[in-house]
Amino acid sequence: MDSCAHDLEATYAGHLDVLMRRTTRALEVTGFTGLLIHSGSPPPVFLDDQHYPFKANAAFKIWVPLTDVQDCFLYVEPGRRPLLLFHRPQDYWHKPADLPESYWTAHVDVRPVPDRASARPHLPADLSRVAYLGETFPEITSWNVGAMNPQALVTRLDYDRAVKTPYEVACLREANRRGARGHLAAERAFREGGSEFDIELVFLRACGQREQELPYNPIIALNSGAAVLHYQVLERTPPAERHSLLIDAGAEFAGYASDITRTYAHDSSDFAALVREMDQLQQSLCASVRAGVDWRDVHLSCHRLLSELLNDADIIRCDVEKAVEIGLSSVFLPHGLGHLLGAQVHDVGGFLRTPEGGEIPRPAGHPYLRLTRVLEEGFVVTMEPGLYFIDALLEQARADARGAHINWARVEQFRPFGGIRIEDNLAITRTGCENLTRDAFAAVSAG
Ligand SMILES: [Mn+2]
Repeated sequence: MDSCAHDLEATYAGHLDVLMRRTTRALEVTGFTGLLIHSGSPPPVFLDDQHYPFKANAAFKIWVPLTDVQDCFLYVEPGRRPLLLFHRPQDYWHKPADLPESYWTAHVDVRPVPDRASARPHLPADLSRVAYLGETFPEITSWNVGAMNPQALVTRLDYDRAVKTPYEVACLREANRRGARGHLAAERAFREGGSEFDIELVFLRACGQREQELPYNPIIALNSGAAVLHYQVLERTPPAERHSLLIDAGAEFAGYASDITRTYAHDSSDFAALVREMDQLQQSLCASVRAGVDWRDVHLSCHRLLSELLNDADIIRCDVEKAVEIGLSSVFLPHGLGHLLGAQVHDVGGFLRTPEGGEIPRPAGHPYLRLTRVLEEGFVVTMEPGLYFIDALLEQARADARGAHINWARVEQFRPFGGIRIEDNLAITRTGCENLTRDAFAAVSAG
C-alpha cells in the first residue's frame, strides 16, 4: 500500500465522525432529524438528447468519494451509519458503475438501486423532518421531504466545511501530486515549442485525467494571453515568437481539487527576473500565514509588497502606501489573493461571519477577494499573487491620476509577456502552513 492509500485508510473513519458531528449539530439547530443528499444529474442540452458533463455535488462527495455516478442518494441520520443508495441502472447503452469496494465502503451501508423512484422504499416512510440537499427532479415532490435546501442548514454546513479533516488534507495532498505531474510535463512541452493545445494534452496525460474530470478547465496562455485572467482559448498552432507561459491548472482526487498556477519565461530576460521576484514575494506571503491571521490583512500586505516590487522593477514610481491607497497596485493585480479550496475549486463559505451567517465585507477597493475570514487550523486556501499587463486596466489608469506614476516605456516592454501568477495550495496549521503544492513538486521531481 502506498503512503496515500495508507493515509486514506487511516483517516476516513475519523472524517466521517467529524461530518456526522457537524451534521448532527446542524440538524438540531435547524429543526430536522435527517439529511438526504442527491449526487446530482447532468442537465440536458436545450432541445437535444445530449447532456452536459456530470459534476457531483460537493455536499455529496465530501461523504463518499464518488465523482462519476449520477442519481445516488446519501441518507444521514444521527446515530446511524450513512446509507448510500447507489444508482445502478439496467442499461445496455452505458456501462453501469460497479458497486464500489474501497477504503470507505466498510463504513457506509451501500445498496444498489436501479433508478431514483426505487430509492424511495429504502428511506424512512416519513421524510417530513428530513432536509433534502440537491437539485429538484420530478419524483421528489411526492416524497414529502421537510424542506428542499433550507438556507440555515446549507449555511451552517458551508461554514463548517472551511475546516478540513486530516482525510481531506490527504486527498488535497494527492490532488496536488497529480497536478504537479501535469505541470512538470506542461513546462517541458512549453520548452519544446508546443502550442497551447499541445500543452493541454500533455497536462491531461500526465495527470491521467480527461478534461471533464479536472476540477476546472485549464488556463494555458502563451505570451500576451497571460494578461487575460481566465484565458480560455487553446490555440492549435504555436505562436511565431515565444515569450512566456502562464498555466493555471489543477487535478482532482477523490472529489478534491488542486488549483495550481505557474509562470515561465522562455529565455533569461527582465521578465524572467520579474517571475523570480514574484516567486519570492509569493513565498514570503506563504511564510506569513497561520491560524488567527485575518486573510484580508494578507491580501493588503500583498498589495504593499507588490507595490515595492513594481517600484524596484521601475514599472511604477510611487510611494508604496500611496500606490495601494489610490488603487495603482490594483491595476497590476485586480483579483483576490486566494480562496478556500476543497471539494470545490472555490469552496464556499469564504465570507461567513458565523455558522448562522452574516457577511464579513471585503476591504474597500478590493471587490474580487473571495475570502474575508480569519484563518483557522485546517483551512486550505490558495495563495496566488499576480502581476499583469492588462490593456483595459492600463488604459483606465492612463486616463486618471494613476497614469502619472506608471513608467509607460517599461510597461510596453513587458506587454508581450502578458503577466505572472504563482499559486500554491496551503493547509493552515497553528504555527504556519503546509505547502501542499511545493511539497508535491518536490516529491514528483524526486520520484
Ligand atoms: Mn485559484
